[in-house]
Amino acid sequence: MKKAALIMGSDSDWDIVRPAAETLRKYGVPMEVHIMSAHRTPARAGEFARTARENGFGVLIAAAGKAAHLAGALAAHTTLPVIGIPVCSPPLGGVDALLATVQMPSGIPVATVAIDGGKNAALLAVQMLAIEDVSLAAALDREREEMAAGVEKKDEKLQQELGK
Ligand code: RP5
Repeated sequence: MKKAALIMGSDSDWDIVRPAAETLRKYGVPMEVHIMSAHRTPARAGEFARTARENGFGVLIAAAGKAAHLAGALAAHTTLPVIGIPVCSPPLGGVDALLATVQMPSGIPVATVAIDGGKNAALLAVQMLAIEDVSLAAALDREREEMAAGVEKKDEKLQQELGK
């Protein structure tokens, strides 16, 4: 299976990135997790993206806050899919990072998830890798079934509480 790269702009992003790492681990996706910055370590970030395909990666996830150029900067150096996680930080609450991540110029896409959407970023990466991996696709199907069953159970409980 191809690896997923989980890159964050700062160690202060780890709380948001951790659920992504846990989700990738749950699905048995091999991963590397690194701190790299579009602004503080631009050469290292560019080199990582440039060599990602030959190093066995299938997808890159990038989390950054404030003027969040990390996902876009990585995407500039690879044609692997790049998923961006805008990270919430003061004083603008993550809207700054959301706009910086999502508003990519035509030609260099970044698949942007919600502010602090670490889990969904990982699930999207798993779905991409599952295109070529039937057992991963089956695991995703099972998870969806469990999720649906959980919602139905909550609805039953609610109906009981309402006396119906
Ligand atoms: C961004 O600036 C990082 O991704 C982080 O979200 C934010 C603040 O970084 P620190 O000042 O906490 O290192 O580059």
